[in-house]
Amino acid sequence: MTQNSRFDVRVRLAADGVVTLPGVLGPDWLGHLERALDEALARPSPLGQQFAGDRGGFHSDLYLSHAFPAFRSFVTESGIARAMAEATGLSQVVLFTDELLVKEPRTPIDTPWHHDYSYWPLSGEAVYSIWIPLDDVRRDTGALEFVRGSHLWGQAYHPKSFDTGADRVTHAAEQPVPDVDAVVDPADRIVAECEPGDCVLFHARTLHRASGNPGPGRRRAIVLRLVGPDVRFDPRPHTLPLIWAPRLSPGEPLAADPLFPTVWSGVA
Ligand SMILES: O=C(O)CCC(=O)C(=O)O
Repeated sequence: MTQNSRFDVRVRLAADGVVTLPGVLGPDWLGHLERALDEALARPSPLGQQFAGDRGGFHSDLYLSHAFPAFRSFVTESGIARAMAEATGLSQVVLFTDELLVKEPRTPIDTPWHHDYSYWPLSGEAVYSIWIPLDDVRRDTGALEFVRGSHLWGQAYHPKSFDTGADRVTHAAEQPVPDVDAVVDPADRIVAECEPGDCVLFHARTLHRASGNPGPGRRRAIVLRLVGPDVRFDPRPHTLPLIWAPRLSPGEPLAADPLFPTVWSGVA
């Protein structure tokens, strides 16, 4: 990224809570990820899930880098963590988890409107995802859609089940996700259509969804959950399980436990 485009990306990310980074990955890393994904789908972890029931296939799994060296080498060697640091200005990037989210052909399951922050045992501001599609994604084939600027609304929302679209938990400190169709100006809805090699970087408080994948092709995505040095371990009873319990006390920085490796540090 040039100095000017880096500045432009940071301004857009800060204002919108999402930015598409075009052409971050070349064919070699995309091929590497495709092979790694096949390996992970064949050998799911105890946290692996299938959300779509008998309506196709919507697979998810987490902590891929801890089980598969090919994912670890992707995170540390492909330049993806540096790209994230350049886009955010962070001086240290820690991997909270990496996941796969695959919608098989003819899986008409929308991913419901939600934001990620309330799913995770974290506090702090620099909490981001970088979503990496391995297939062309359009508005109706599983592209992500965002509500511009919703990371700045100062709200925490009940986490949704990806299976049913219902609230997973209704913790009193959180609000129901608003009815986006009713309250958001269509001009403030951003559909992040991508081709393989592009990545979508978004803040954990930005509301987002994805369409189902009713067509004949797969919609394969890997997503890295990356955090900055201000982020602390904040276990709460209703957050998602981790693959193993970190030896961290509440309030400690994530990087103090090997579950959360530092994948980049420096001045981007
Ligand atoms: O890939 C999807 O369908 C949803 C992705 C998502 O919600 C996320 O990565 O936070």
